[in-house]
Amino acid sequence: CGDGTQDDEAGGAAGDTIVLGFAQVGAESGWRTANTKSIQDSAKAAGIDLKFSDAQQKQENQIKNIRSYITQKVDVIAFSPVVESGWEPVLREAKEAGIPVVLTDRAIDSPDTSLYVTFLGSDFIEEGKRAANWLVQEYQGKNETVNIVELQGTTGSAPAIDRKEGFAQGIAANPNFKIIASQTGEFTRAKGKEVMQAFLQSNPDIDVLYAHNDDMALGAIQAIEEAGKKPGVDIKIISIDGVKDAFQAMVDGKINVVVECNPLLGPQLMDVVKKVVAGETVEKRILTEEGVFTQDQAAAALPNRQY
Ligand code: GZL
Repeated sequence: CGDGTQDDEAGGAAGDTIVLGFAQVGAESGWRTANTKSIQDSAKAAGIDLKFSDAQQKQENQIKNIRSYITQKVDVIAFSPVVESGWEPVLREAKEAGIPVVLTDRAIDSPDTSLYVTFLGSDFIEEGKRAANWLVQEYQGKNETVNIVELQGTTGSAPAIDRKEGFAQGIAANPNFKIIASQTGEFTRAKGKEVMQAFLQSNPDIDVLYAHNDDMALGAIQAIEEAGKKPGVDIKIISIDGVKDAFQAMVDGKINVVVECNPLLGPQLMDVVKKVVAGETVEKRILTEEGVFTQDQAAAALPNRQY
């Protein structure tokens, strides 16, 4: 009510504990589980009071959760937008309520960049290009047609849109590379397996699977083996994220290359939250550091993987 009395603030009894409302996408993948743990552990370590919600991958739930943080008058709202569009109304409400918003992991397509303080996350187009680059190297000097099937992430999500775009850009120069089928596997193992089964039934000679995340690749491996083919050999597999199970699959020769997408954004997020509350400026785009891992590097890297 703006009279400045203590009980109007959401910042806890003493008024100096920062309250962060985080609206998470869901729990669809190993990557998401690690991302959630990083945020929860980092909030605790930073002495930040975290209000956390899981939207089960539904935008209407995320919007509802953000609205509830506005009502609670939290100090900062952060979220990973499940899809790129449809956020202006609720983010305008946050702006009118004077609550700063931080985007993590995924971006939104709104041209109004005043609706958020910063976007902290990976460059998904670069990840798609890195996936394509491995394929270009793998088929260097060969002149055969390469039939590729693609398991896309959640329809309308920034990672699905940009990983598809980056990969297409990366293979464009070589006409031998043909994407013969491309469909969403919703970032989950179950759907990834189901769609790969359909790909295998309608395409007898698949050479490569490009999966937008490890969980779909791991589901597809089950479908490939049930079809009597050898994943990583008969059908080469390129995946993105870098969860432990994908590294194990590389050790087992079933995935050929993993493009890392770092979920451990918690510490950076808490630093940003503290800066925002302190009124310090924060750069509009904060990029996460990540690499590429091939089969020959997997065994050595696996023990050190944190997620
Ligand atoms: C990428 C993240 C994606 C992961 C998937 O930053 O949004 O969502 O690649 C997760 O595993 O489901």
